[in-house]
Formats: sequence, structure tokens, C-alpha cells
Amino acid sequence: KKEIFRADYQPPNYWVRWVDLAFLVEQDHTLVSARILFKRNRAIMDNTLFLDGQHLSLQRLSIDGDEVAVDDLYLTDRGLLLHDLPDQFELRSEVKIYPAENTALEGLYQSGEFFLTQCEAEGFRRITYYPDRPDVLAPFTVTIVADKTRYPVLLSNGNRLAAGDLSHNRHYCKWVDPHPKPSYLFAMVAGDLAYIEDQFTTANNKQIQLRIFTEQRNIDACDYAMQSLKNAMRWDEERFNLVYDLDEYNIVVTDDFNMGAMENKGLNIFNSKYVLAKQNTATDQDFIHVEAVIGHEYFHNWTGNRITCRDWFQLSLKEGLTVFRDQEFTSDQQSRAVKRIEDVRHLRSAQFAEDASPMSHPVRPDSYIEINNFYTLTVYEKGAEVVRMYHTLLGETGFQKGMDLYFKRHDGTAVSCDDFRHAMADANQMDLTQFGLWYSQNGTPVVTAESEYDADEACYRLRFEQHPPDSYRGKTAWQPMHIPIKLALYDDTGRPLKLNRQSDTHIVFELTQKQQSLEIENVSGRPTPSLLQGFSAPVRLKQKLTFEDWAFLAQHDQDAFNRWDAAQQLQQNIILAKYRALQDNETHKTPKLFFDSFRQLLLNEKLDKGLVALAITLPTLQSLIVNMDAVDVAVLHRAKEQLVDEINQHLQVEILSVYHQNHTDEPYQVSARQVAQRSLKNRCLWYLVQSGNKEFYHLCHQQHKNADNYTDTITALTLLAHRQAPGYEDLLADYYNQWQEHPLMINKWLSIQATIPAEDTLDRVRQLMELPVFSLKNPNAVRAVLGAFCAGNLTRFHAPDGCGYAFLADQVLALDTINPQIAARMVSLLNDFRQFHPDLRHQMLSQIKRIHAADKLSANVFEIVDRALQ
Ligand code: BAL
Ligand code: ZN
Repeated sequence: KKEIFRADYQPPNYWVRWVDLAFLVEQDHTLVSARILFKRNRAIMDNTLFLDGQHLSLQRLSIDGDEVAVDDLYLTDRGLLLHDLPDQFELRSEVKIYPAENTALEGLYQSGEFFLTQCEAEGFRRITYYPDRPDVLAPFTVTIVADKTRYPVLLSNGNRLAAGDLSHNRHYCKWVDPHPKPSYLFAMVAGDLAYIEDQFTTANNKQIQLRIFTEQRNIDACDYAMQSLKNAMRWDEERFNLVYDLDEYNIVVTDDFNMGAMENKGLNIFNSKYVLAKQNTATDQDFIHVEAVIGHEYFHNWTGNRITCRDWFQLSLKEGLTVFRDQEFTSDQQSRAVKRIEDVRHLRSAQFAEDASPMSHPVRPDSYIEINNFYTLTVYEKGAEVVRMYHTLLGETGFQKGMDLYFKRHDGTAVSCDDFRHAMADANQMDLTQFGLWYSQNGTPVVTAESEYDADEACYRLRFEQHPPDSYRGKTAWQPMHIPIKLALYDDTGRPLKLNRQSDTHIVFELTQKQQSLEIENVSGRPTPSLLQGFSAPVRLKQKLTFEDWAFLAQHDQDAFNRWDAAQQLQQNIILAKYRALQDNETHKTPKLFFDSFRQLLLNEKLDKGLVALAITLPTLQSLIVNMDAVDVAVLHRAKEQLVDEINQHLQVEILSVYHQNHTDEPYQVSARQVAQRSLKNRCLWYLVQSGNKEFYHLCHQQHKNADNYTDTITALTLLAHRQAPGYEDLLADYYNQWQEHPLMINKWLSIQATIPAEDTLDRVRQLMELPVFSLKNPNAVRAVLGAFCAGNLTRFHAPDGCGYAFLADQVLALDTINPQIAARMVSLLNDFRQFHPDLRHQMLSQIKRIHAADKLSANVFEIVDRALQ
């Protein structure tokens, strides 16, 4: 289990000029023949070459036509070392692989009756011997030969060049990808798949053939994904001036996938969760996720594929940037305010937790044992925040200038995060040296803000100070970062003040020193500050605002994000006050101002309803825990429930009326307006059902029965099941009978039950895992049961007797022999052990130790538990 360091990067000894691959696909094995042209890297005087290769059965190998006996090779279970090589040579090899036995879902594997690949990050080495590293780029041709009846569809990257019949009922298909690419972007598929097709005409008037392939039973659920693809292609042309560069764009859908989707050049492979969506099978959120992930993979064509990563430490170069791009796409298609709030809500609960955990790492990590453990919220979501900060500092025009220069300099190459930063800096003649710390320093910086109003001078001063995160683990002393703080000030009527000579009502203050002050003159009364608007930097902001200040901002802030955040702060303050009171056996009385503020938001008809729905949604336990120490989960849960009860006591009439106002019989559409309306309505229903009142159970049953869309049906079913309201078991049974042949639908059914907050849920979970619809081999099912139970049912996972932790550890150990990537994801659910009460923390740690001590742990799981114990 070797640790790999960023500082040890060496360019390759040999480049690859050309790759020809041939696959002979049989039911029980596949023969892979490779012809690879190598050319020495003149910058390096070394004529040895290491070819990665794992789980390959080497049949033969030749160099420039000379056969090398397999016994004479330096062959290990990691690859093949070649010596004394000429400056240029042709390597030919033939290996045998067994895709049907590949449960790790990396390399070539089987899903249902078809074969497909997943190569990022290091799956290609399970297909053939190759320098499997992202800085080796080559054009590929691929020929696939297979039985025509079993595998009528044969796909690979690029454009289809030829196809035809062969003897013995076989056929072949030949693909050419002219764009040099690293091996992680290779893909192939062989199977009996149906498809839908469409065309897209690019800005330069080229017709692109678009196809989505899936098993026949799902063919009617791909239309939304196809429309999303066309929207994404148009959007990338309009917003970024980026045009598609092949004749074809193919997407293949599978139920068996470790990730969400994969951006292989010209041949994306998608987890079915992010393609299949119909009115009666997908929620609004499912539709929005489909659009976002289709966009994300498409956007990778330029940010990831045309310009790729020099090494895996630079992963955020493509992922942070592409997440930023998909966030912008969704913001332009849906509600910008809602999208921003949802993204930040996720960042602050989950990424901040990662940043504070033993797995804390910089956006550009310095070392890893298993790269798959670094496809993290930090690399992706915090990486996207870093890109967003360039945008905040440079503005849209400056940012686009930076992007243009980035493409001009680096198209067709493999580069680093620093190359991106330099392009942004040079295009704008700006010094972004200090900004580079966002890539190298781990943890979430803390910013404190204090204010002072001088009535005599009519001057308002804001004093900021930045502090290192507790989890900082760099080798050098922590340095102050370049932090953009977007801000506004409001007078007591809620009007924004003019902050400078240009009369701007908001500015971006650049905090670059440890302490720094901002003075605003001609301020005629003490204003209320709205800091870090739009969450302009991924920091923990600590400011001394009163309950009244937060209520004021919740009512007046023109920045939608900060308005929502103010409402959250009020809710959080109350829940924490109740938590402390419960611990001290006292009662806490919620101030009237809280209910007034809540009512104002709930009944505000001028606001985006999606924003109202979010503003009246209480913080999740997870988002509270991340800001607390020694958490007693059961007490925290009770504190939140108390607040829900009080909201119901004070505002049930209003909540019911908002429910009815928004419960319309308009035909279903996934429009931003309707999505917002449904989210508000269903949040109201949540409150009503939480009251335990039979009348509202009835209302929920009615919604379940009469809904014309899956959002309303599944919301009602979930609410009834979570309350274990009369009739819920029958509804669950009916659901199972209707959908048992549809894995995505069954996964939702599994998740609903895994998140029932009842004493016996763990027993239920164990029973669910015995059903034929569940398999540890299927990552979506694992996430739906194990992931949902451990991350979405905190009171049960953190049961005081530790049974939740022991259960997770058992499953991790079983999974590790099947699919180490998914096992590592699951064991990471113990990573926030430091946040909890010692009674819980010790039990979490003892399960981590138990896993650590197990025999034959994968590198994936080992790295996570080993870090936890350091
Ligand atoms: N590159 C792995 C999947 C994704 O981020 O698109
Ligand atoms: Zn990506």
C-alpha cells in the first residue's frame, strides 16, 4: 500500500503516438490485442518503460515484430517492466480478461447481458498493458468483434469508421477517435441495446448524430436526457463559445456503475439514475439531476477531455471547473437562487465535514494511496467554489478572457491547476499568486467580522480577520488567503446603502491579510451588514449579529442566498438553544420574533416559491452537527422536533393554506415555476404530517392517490412511511408489486424504509438486504440501503448501543471483497467521528479499528481507516 506524492511527479520516459486495439468479445472472456507505437521522451534519458497491467492474462507480446517469451518478462501483479528499448518501437500484445468475474466495476465488466468499461481513474490497466497515466495522450482506433445476435451494438470512442459481417455469425465495428486522449477516457460497449436518436446542428453548422443506448425495457425513459443534452450543447456554445468536435455523441446507460457518469470521449457511460426519467418515475429533483449530469459530462468534452490533467493530483483542474460549469448551466435553466442555496447547503454540511475530518485534503491533494478515494467533495465542490471565486474576482468578462487564454495555450495537452490559474491571471494582468493557496492549504478558513459605527463621523467600519482551520495539516505555517467577500449594507428601512463613488450597492472586498478593515463613509445611521453574499468564498464566517439582525436580513436582504441564510441562522440558533436546554433539563421558550419571521417568509407572495420552500426548511441534523462538538444525536433530534411542534402550534393554519394554494391540478411540467410550487407545497405537507394529526395523514393519502406525478406520490409515501401512519405498509407493498422489476424505483423504496426513524429500522434494513432486489454487487442498491441508513437516518445510525456502527463495519468488510471503491465510500461514513459525544465516538472508533485490523483489506478501505487512526 504505497503512498504516492505529488512532488514526485516525473514526465513519462516514452510517449504514445498511436494505439490500435482489437477486442474479440466472447461470453466468458474477451481477448484484447493491442498495437501501440511508442516514442522516447527526449527530455529523459531512460530507455526503460513500465506498463501498468492488472488482472490480465498475457498471451503473447512482441517488440518491433520480435516475440518475447512471457517467462522472460519482468512481470508483477502491477504491470510489466521493459528494458533497453529503442527510441521508437511498436509493441504488440494479446491479453485475455474475464469481464463477467469483474465485480469491482473498473476496466471491462458485465452489466445485465452487456459489456462496458469504466477506466477513470486507473481501469484501463485491467484491459491491456499500457502507461495508464493521464499525461500520455494518443489517438485510438478500436475494432470490436462479437457475436451478432448477442451483441448487435458495438461502440467505442470517436466516430464509427466501418462495420460489417464476419463468419460464424460474428460482426465487427471499427471506431476512430482522432483526438489524442489519455487511457482513462477510453470506453467500449458490446451488447443488445436499444437506442433513441436525434441530431444537433452546431454553431458552425455541423450535424451531430446523438444517440442514447439502453436496455429495451428503459427505452421510453430517455427523452428528457436527450433534450438535456441538446440544451447543454447549445448552452456551451452560447455561454463559453465551445462547440462539439466529433460527428457522433453516444451515451450508454447502465444500472451497475460506481460513479454517477463518465465523460469518455464521444461515448459517455451513465448510471441509469442520471438518465432515466419519466413523469411517473422521476421526481423534480431527479429531472434536474439528469439535466445537470448530462450537462456535466458534456462540458467535460472541453474541460477534461480536450485539456486534461497532467497527473491525478490535478483532478480538480477538470472537476472543479466542470462542476462550476454545470452549476451555471442549471442556474440558467432553473432558478439561480435555489441552485446556489442547494449547492452551498450541501457544501457546508458535507464538504465542511470532510474538511474537518481525518480525510481533510487540499483541493489539489499532496499524496494518496488510492486515487479513487480522492473523488471527493473537496476536489469537486470546493474546487468549483475556487473556480467561482475567480469569477467573482474577475467578473464574467475577465473570467471568459481567462478561459479563452486557457484553451489557446493548452488545447490538446495535459496540464496542472497552476496552468489554469496562470491563464486567469495573465489574461487579466492580475497577480493571483496568493490565490494559489486555495489549491494547497486544506481545511475551511474561518473569517471573523466585527463592526463599529461612529455616529459623529458618519463612518461604518468592518474589521475582518482570517484564521487557520483546526484541521490544517500543511508542512509549512498556514498563510492568509485571498478571500473575496461580497457585501452590502442596509439602512433600517431595508434599503441598500451606496458604498462608493460609483454608487454601487454591493462590493467585493478582497481580504488578503490576516486582519483588514473596510471603512464606509457618509453612513447616516447604524446599518445592518449582509456579508459573504452569494457565499462568495468557502469559509466559515463568524459575525456577532443579534437575533433581530438575522430576522431583519431574513425579511429584507436582496441577496437571495443571504436571505435564506439569515432564516437558517435563526432556526439554527433556536434548535441549539433547545438542545442546550434539554441537556440541562430546562425548557426553552422560542421568541415570538422567530414565528413572525417564519410567517413573513411563508406568506411572502413576491418571493420565488422555491426560495420560500428552502427558507422554511429547518437545517438538517448533519448541517448542525458540523458546527458542534460532542454531539448527542438523540437530544439534537429532540430539539429539532420541539421546534417543529412549536411551528405547527403557531402556524398550522397558514401552513395548511399555503399547501392548498399551491396544490393545483395543472398538468405536470418540470418548469422552474412548477418545481418551486411543488417544493413549497410538499414542505408544508411535511410540517402538517409531522404534527401526527389524522386529518393530515388523510390529506397525505389523498395526495398519494390523486397525484399525476412522481414528486407528489413519493413525497406523500415517504411522509406516511416515516411517521408509520396507518396504511403505510400497504402502500409500500403496493409499490413493491408495481416496481419490483425496476431497480431505480426499487432503490427509492429501499431508501424510504432505511430512513424510517424507528427503533426497529435496522432489523428492517437487514430484511431488505435479503430480498432478491438487493445485491451488494450493485452500487446503487448499496447506496440506497446502507448509504441512506447511515447518512440519512442519523438517530438510528448513531443508536446509543453502537449497533448501527457495527452493522456498517460488517457490510464494509463484506463489500471490500466485491467492490473496494464502494466499500471505501461506505466506510467514509464513519469519518466524522470526532464530532460526536464520547460514548458514540468511542464506539465509532472501535469499529474503525476492527476494520483496520482485518486481513487483506483493499488499499481503498485501508487508506480511509488508517487516516482515521493517525
Ligand atoms: N470523471 C468522473 C465522473 C465525472 O466527474 O464526470
Ligand atoms: Zn466530472
